[in-house]
Amino acid sequence: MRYQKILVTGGAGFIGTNFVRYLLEHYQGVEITVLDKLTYSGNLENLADLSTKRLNVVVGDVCDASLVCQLVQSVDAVINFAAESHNDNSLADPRPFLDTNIIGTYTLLEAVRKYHVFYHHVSTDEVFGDLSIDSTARFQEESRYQPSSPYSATKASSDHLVRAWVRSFGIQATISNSSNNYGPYQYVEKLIPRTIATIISGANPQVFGSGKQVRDWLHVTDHVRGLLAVLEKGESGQTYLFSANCQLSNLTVLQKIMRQLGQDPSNIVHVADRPGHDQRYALDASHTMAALDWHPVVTDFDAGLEETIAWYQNHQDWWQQAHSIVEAKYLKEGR
Ligand code: NAD
Ligand code: TDX
Repeated sequence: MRYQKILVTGGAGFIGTNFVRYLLEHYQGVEITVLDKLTYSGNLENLADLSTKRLNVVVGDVCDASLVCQLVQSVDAVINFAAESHNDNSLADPRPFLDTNIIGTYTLLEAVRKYHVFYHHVSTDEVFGDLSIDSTARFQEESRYQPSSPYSATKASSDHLVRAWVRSFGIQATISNSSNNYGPYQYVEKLIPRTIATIISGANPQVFGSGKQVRDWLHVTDHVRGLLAVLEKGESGQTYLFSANCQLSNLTVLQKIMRQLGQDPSNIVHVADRPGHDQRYALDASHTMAALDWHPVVTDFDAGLEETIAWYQNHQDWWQQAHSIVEAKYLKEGR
C-alpha cells in the first residue's frame, strides 16, 4: 500500500464501514483515523468489535476546518465517504446536503492542499443524470454532468471542486463514481435493506411508481476493492468508474427479495413515484478495469442478495429502531 496513515471520513456509514473493516483485515501495516459526525446513518457499533491500535475514531464534522486540518496533517491520504446520501431526504430538506457534500469537500480540499496530502473523492454515477429505460447506452468517464436531484447536484458540485483543486492548485487527487451498492451495514432507508427489513417485520414492501426504473448493482466489497486499487495505483487527476454491469429494474429486485424470503411477489405495493425520479443508471467501467486491473468478484447478484438478506436476518437489533424511524418518515411523506 502506497499510504500507511489514512484518514477515512464518513467511516461509520455503509461503504465507509465496509472499507475500514476490509482495510484493517487485509493491510496489516496501515493505520486508520475515522472522522465521522455520526448523523442518523453513521453508527459506531459498526466498528466496535475492531479493538485495534491501528484504528482511531474521532467524532466530528468534515466542515470543521480546524479539526480537519489537525487530522489531515498527520496522515498520508484522505478518502472521503462523508456525505448526506439519500435522494428522498434531499427532496425533503436539501440544506444539509449543501453543507456536508459541498462545504465538507471544500474543507477537506483546503486541508490536503495545505499539508500536501493525497485525496480520494468517493462519488456516484448519479452525477451524470439518467438514461432512458429503452436504450442500451452506458455512462463513461467523459459523459456530461447532468444531475437531477438536490443530492446528485451536490455530489456533482463536489466532483467539480476536486477537479478545480487539481488543476488550479496542483493537489494530488482522484475521483471515483460508483453505481448503486448493496451489502451489509447499509442503512434501512435504501431500497434493498428497506425492503428486507419491511418484509422481516411482516409488512409488504413498496415500489415507487411503476418500478420499471433500472439501477446498476455493485456489491459493496467490490466497490471497496476498487477504492483500494485507486489508493494503490490510481493516477492523480483521473476518474474511475465502478460497476458490475448488473442492471435490474426495481420491481425485479423486489420480486427476488420477496421470493428469497418465501413471500408472494404480487403483494408488492405501488406507491407515489419519487419526484424527478431518475429512470436508469448504467456505467461502462471498462477503462477502470484495464487501468487498475480491477474486476468485480461478486458477479452473481442472486448469491450476493442471499448473503445480504442473511446478514439483515442475523442483525435485527442493528436495524430495528432505524426501520421504525424510516417508516414513520416515509408515512409522513404519504408513501
Ligand atoms: P451513508 O449515509 O451510509 O454514510 C455516510 C457517513 O457520513 C455516515 O457515517 C455519516 O455519519 C457521515 N457523515 C455525514 N455527514 C458528515 C459530516 N458533516 N462530517 C462527518 N461525517 C459525516 O452513505 P454511503 O452509502 O456509505 O455513501 C458513502 C459515499 O459513497 C457518499 O459520498 C455517497 O455519495 C457515495 N456513494 C454511495 C453509493 C451507494 O449506493 N450507497 C453509490 C455511489 C456512491
Ligand atoms: O422503498 C423504496 N422503493 C423504491 O422503489 C426505495 C427506498 C427506493 N425505491 C426506488 C428508488 C430508486 O429508483 O429504488 C431505487 C433505489 O433507491 P435508493 O436505494 O434510494 O437509491 P438511489 O436513489 O438509486 O441512490 C443510491 O445510489 C447512488 C444511493 O442512495 C446514493 O447514495 C448513490 O449515490
